[in-house]
Amino acid sequence: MDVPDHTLFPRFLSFDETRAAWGEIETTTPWREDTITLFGRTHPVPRLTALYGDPGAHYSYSRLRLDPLPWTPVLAEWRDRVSEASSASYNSVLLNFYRDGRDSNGWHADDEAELGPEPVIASLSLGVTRTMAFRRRDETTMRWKVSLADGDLLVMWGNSQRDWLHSVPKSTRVRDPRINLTFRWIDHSIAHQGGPRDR
Ligand SMILES: O=C(O)CCC(=O)C(=O)O
Ligand SMILES: [Mn+2]
Repeated sequence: MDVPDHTLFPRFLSFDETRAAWGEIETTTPWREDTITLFGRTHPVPRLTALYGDPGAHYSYSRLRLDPLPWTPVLAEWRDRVSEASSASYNSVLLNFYRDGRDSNGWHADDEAELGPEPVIASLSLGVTRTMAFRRRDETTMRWKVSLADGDLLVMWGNSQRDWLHSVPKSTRVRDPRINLTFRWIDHSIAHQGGPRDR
């Protein structure tokens, strides 16, 4: 099957671990409710976000700049475990909070110049199961989808950001919240070439 380069670790975190951390992450994270302007029109981002990471690991997408909050103990512990499992290093983690099935993440790739040409992006999911969809950049039909459940770790690598786009579609059936954490390595010494993208 034609799928993006990835490795899935089902139940990477135990139910007890995700349950213990959920309350703290949901209530202590200073969630951002951003708006983006596309083609002159302003829209709310259909989810809440936050960035944690090393000083200097700021991240910009859709003309938004996020400055990292300092690592919390639980995020630093998970970073180290994810790093070990995926044999890669991360200096930041982007949190997305999908309040229910009305929240979503539009088609995009994590292809900002500061992530480098073939980034390893490690995505850890907590809470309700959501579908993540993939399509090839040069096609309009979806090729592959994966259900990401509580505690699952999806590591994307190789061609996954260069040749593919991904999204988390809206779902009328989903009534519960989900938090997704994407661990990334951000390197601002890589010259900036890309422009703003839809998302
Ligand atoms: O929520 C997810 O599973 C994906 C998040 C994502 O693609 C991103 O933040 O770039
Ligand atoms: Mn992404």
